[in-house]
Amino acid sequence: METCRLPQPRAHRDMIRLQDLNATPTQVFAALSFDRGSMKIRYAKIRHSEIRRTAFAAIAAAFSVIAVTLALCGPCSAGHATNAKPETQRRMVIIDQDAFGPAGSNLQAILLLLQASDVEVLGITIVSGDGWRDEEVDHTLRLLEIAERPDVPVIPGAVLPLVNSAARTTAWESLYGKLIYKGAWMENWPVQGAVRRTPHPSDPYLVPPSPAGAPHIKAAVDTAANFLIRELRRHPGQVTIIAAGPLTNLALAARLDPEVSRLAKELVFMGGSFNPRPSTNAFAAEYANAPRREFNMRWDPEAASMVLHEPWRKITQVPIDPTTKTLFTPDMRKRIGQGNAPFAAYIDKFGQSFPMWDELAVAAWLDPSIVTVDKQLLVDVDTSFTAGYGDTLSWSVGEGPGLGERPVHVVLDIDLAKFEALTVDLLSRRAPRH
Ligand SMILES: [Ca+2]
Repeated sequence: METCRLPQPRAHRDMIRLQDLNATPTQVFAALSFDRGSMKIRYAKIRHSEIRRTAFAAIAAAFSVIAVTLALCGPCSAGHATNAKPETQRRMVIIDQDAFGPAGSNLQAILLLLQASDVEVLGITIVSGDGWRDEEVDHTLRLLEIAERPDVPVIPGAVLPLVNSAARTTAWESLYGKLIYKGAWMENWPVQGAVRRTPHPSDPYLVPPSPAGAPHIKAAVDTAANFLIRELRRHPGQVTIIAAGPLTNLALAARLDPEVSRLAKELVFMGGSFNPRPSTNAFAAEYANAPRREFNMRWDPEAASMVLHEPWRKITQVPIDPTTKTLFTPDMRKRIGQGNAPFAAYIDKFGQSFPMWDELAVAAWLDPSIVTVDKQLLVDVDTSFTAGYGDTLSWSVGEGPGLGERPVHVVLDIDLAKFEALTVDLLSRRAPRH
């Protein structure tokens, strides 16, 4: 807890300026207002002449009122004291992403949020997963330039998982069989119709030239966990976290500041798998024989389990299940490519026919009416170094092991036509300027 402090420097400036104003005490008093949200003294234009000392007297009286008010309200939390920005009508969000690109589900999910007129993207925090962090930062910065949104901060996060490693992955595969997808640790890309640069599984800091070009803007000199903590404390109860990659950054933030999850409005995450229905594309190979395995959770199972035990006010999970019937089709790519958004040519050139994993997580938050089937479950991730390492665990509410697992709002099915229409519509617009 931290005691509220009077805005002394600001008040001092105001007093000096009021010395030059001419007003009656009544007029000075009427001009002063005390804004509880910003803790600032404001004054309006004062028109009539009066001696200087009456202005000082009025200000002294105003400070007396403030002092009494503060005494009554007592000590304020640090979060309240730093909540200096005026509240916005737009929904505030931070997207935590393994932003491997160019284009593809990771970056198109970011674009959906940037395009939504009722959303304010506070920042994009980056985590290794599909690719390595630094290469993903590069892709994200370039995307923001192309989308004409260089104002949005990009904050680098975790390079590696908390416990999992390349060596542990190799050891696991020798015991339990090959993983079909390993993200940044892939030695060769799976055959999924995608054209991608050569993997570099053993060099997390290599940033190959992107076919979309090199960015000119820079990432923030900060770390994702610190950024998350600072923004959640600055806007308590107002910020949604949409996590569409491994949950390492959120786990680090939660361990640095155990209050941070409680300060978020909601956590929405893409990850986990329950009982996905078969799809006919190559991506079905991932879950055909391992229906509870999903990459975001499998990359960093310990982080995922930690985050799922945090006291979030609300958790919404978009697992593999509702994504198996989605696909970013050539027709959608063409329609967006012919649209009015500044990134139309970028999508037309680099769009890939992937399931729309991360776009769906964003869309389910933007417009929950696309969700047709959902369920409340207790959810965790298997952290035992067994065949089930990283698999999704779940129980009906009231039937869990009682280790602090949280109820999770699990999205199981969606209105596909509505989701596709929302995606194409948002990505075809010229976005509003914020
Ligand atoms: Ca992702």
